Amino acid sequence: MKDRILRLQDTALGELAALAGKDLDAWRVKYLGKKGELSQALRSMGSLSAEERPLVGQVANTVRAELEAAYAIRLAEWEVAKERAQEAEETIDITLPGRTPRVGAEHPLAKIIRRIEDVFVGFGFTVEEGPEVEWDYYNFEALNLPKDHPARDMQDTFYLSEELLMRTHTSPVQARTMEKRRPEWPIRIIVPGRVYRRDDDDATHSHAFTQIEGLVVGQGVRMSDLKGTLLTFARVLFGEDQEIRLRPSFFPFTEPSAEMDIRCIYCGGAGCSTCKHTGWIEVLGCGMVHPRVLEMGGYDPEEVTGFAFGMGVERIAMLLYKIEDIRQFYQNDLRLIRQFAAQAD
Ligand code: 2NL
Repeated sequence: MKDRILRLQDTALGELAALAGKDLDAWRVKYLGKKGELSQALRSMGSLSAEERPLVGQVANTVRAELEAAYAIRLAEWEVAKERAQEAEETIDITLPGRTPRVGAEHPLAKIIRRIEDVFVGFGFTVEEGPEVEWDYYNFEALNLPKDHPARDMQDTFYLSEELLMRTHTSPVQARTMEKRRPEWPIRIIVPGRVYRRDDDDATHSHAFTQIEGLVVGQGVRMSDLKGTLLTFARVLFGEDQEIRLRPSFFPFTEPSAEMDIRCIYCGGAGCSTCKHTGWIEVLGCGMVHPRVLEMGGYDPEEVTGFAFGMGVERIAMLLYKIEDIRQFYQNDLRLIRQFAAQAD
């Protein structure tokens, strides 16, 4: 009986050494299970004498313990080997050539906005932004454009309701800033953003375009401050010898008002098709803030004065980058964007 158990142990251990995976479990059932070979051997102990029985029982228990220990070790060995094999399979081949990452490029409009912001930030301005969906009050009323004012015709837009519209300029952000900061001054802000007009799209018009406006409010701000600021701006953007001229104009929110022209950057003033043989190119509108606009913003026009200006970003980008159709800015054609990716500012 005892020999039978010891032989069983030899056989079992011999088989176990080469097993892996599901075979391990089958081995456990075969030798250590309730109906396994060891249990069966013990069940036939009834035929043994009283002296032999405890001896054989002891041997059987030792063999069970050894088989269980051997099983645990083999199982652990197999699991480690399995993990190693997986890791070996996952090895990265570092001799493969790398994939060049695709680098994006700044949109030409974004580039121009950043350049213009940088110039004015250098003058001590801060950048402000505001909502594209705007109240009639901030877009028109607060800018001296009461309901039924004829100048509203030029700035017809998309209406969401009687009082809510798509802003026609970024001026409402300035109106909001005055309201928020009053009675504090000086105000020196630059406001970029998308604006909307009821317009038929063609090579030079778009129902949605990008504007940058600026506003300065403070004590003793004069027309010469406007002129000096805008001349310096033109020289940073277009070159240190750039000439400007101011032509009288009209805006409901400024008085006096002017258009600023720059000396044609293509022909130097000799006359070409871009400047329509005038030698000058219009780049922005400006003026001294209308006293009514200051009042609406909560300021006393007897105490402070201000100047403001506004420009179309597309127009400037078209000039600087020689882009001939405004619609090219909105078509997401990577060939356009890539052209200005590597170009130095
Ligand atoms: C243009 C002309 C202009 C302003 C915008 C302005 C804003 C406030 C007060 C007074 Cl809050 N003025 N903005 C002034 C003159 C001209 O824009 O041609 N824009 C594309």
